Amino acid sequence: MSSPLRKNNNSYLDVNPSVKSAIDNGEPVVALESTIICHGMPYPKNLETALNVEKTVKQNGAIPATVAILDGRLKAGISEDEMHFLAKQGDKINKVSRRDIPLSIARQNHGATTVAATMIIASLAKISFFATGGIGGVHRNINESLDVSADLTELAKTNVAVVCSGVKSILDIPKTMEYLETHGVPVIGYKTKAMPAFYSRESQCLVDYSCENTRQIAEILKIKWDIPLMGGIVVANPIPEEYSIDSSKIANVIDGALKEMKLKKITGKRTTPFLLSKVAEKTGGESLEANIQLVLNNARLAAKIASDYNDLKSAIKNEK
Ligand code: PSU
Ligand code: MN
Repeated sequence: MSSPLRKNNNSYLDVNPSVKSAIDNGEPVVALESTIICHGMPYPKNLETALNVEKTVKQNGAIPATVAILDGRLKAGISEDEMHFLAKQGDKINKVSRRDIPLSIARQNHGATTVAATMIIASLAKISFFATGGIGGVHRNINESLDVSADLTELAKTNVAVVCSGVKSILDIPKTMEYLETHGVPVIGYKTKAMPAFYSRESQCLVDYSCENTRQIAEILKIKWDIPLMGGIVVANPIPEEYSIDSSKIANVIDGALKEMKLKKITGKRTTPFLLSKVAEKTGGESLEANIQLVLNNARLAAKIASDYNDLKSAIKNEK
């Protein structure tokens, strides 16, 4: 196998032709992550969902770009065959966050990208919008583990807006909010004043700001990046009411999963996938369906924000 070393950073990146032409023509593009495919949902629901999420982005006027690493190449936009491959391989594919990117390239490995790694690759490909389910955060056992997801530090420095349904209550939501504040990451609730808690529409925490329409969110982003203040924002979009699960129903399951994690001495990057799979196992189909529906809902919203942002940009250009 020849050396993967290249002369400059762009040579490590493959932008899918449909994505490239959209970017060149100023059309809206929405990035999607692949850890959720390989480590977040079981086969074949993961495949079905990944395909439906791409379809939903298209139906809402934007071009989807599912991000992954294949044979050490950073991919902004993968084919349907590649999506089948990742979905089937599941957790045999390495979970890749910021730390793991150089090694994945050097070893010409495949990688399922987390929120942090997806933001990095999206930003290299000039994609500014990204939809997912939940972001990583500050873990509940922070005092012992110092476990803070690299998603949070990425949001502080990489210019990508992440539309999600908050963070799962496997994490410490108040501490996650504090951490984002320290790092200057705005958290905007979409039609909500409460920070959503993934399966449920509300947590005990308030969001910093609430917006009633996508145009307002697009304006805030345009201003942030015009200044420029580096880094992303979190758009927190509550799960649709009809799919939400009562938080007390999930609380016991999470407590049990945290105890089991301690007993099994699970640490580091295995923590999040372990907790996610325990919640899925104990709550069965209900939580999986909720997860699927909230991701689709976030894909819709991200496509709309991306379209409004591009409209805003061209309106300002035409004024001049
Ligand atoms: N939270 C979820 N579902 C997920 C993840 C988080 O509800 O699939 C995944 C995302 O890819 C996120 C990653 O970026 O887990 C965070 O992992 P860690 O805590 O190791 O940074
Ligand atoms: Mn961690």
